[in-house]
Amino acid sequence: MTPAVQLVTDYENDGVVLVRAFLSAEEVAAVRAELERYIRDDLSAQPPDARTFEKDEKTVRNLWRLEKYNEWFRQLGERADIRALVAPLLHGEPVLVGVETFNKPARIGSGVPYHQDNAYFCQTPPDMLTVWIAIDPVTEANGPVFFVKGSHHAGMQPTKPSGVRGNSIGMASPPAVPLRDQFCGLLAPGDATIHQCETIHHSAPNTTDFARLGLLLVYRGSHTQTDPALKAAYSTAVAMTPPA
Ligand SMILES: O=C(O)CCC(=O)C(=O)O
Repeated sequence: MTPAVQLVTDYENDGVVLVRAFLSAEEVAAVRAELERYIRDDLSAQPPDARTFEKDEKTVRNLWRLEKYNEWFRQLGERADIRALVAPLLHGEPVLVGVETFNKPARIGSGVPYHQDNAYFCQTPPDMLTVWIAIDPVTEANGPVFFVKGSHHAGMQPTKPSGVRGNSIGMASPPAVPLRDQFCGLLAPGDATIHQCETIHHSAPNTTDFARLGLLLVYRGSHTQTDPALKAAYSTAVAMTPPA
């Protein structure tokens, strides 16, 4: 099998794949520089739905909607080579629907409860995915993302509002698969994971002295539609802990 065909096969089977050196060291440095500039110069003038802060109310936990608020990141998400890579995984024409960050800052970075992204995206068929790109090293200690391989095959599981700012909806109960049997996304800067929107995943708080910044590119196939039942559950949860 060619690497491209292997990627599609692994993605279909496991619901998550690892891509080493998705971005070069120069590209990672450019992402970091633009994020720092945006946070320093632009963020305070953007609407509240542009970010979620950690509990200290000043350190960024997430940036949201960068494809809308930042032209540089919109162009990154629209790159032809990235669109070509994800198109076969989406079974259709990619539509960029989100560019966001999970900053997981040193010492205070909060955890992410068990969830399936389609509880947020609410799309049917679930031809939607996230490219999660490491900007910092992701280690076992600083809150890597754990994925339950193959969990997307079982479809959407019951949800409940989580009360977590930035991750308002989670699973009603955690999966039975123990942590040691889950796939841990240990990444060097520039490496990426790509996960399907119904693959169960979560991450722990970051209590280390090392930040764990991830940049996320979210795409759907142009043929997907909003599922009203998923949307109703999400609307209830996000109203409790906006904006995401
Ligand atoms: O970065 C994290 O810790 C969680 C990321 C996540 O939930 C996602 O990629 O959907």
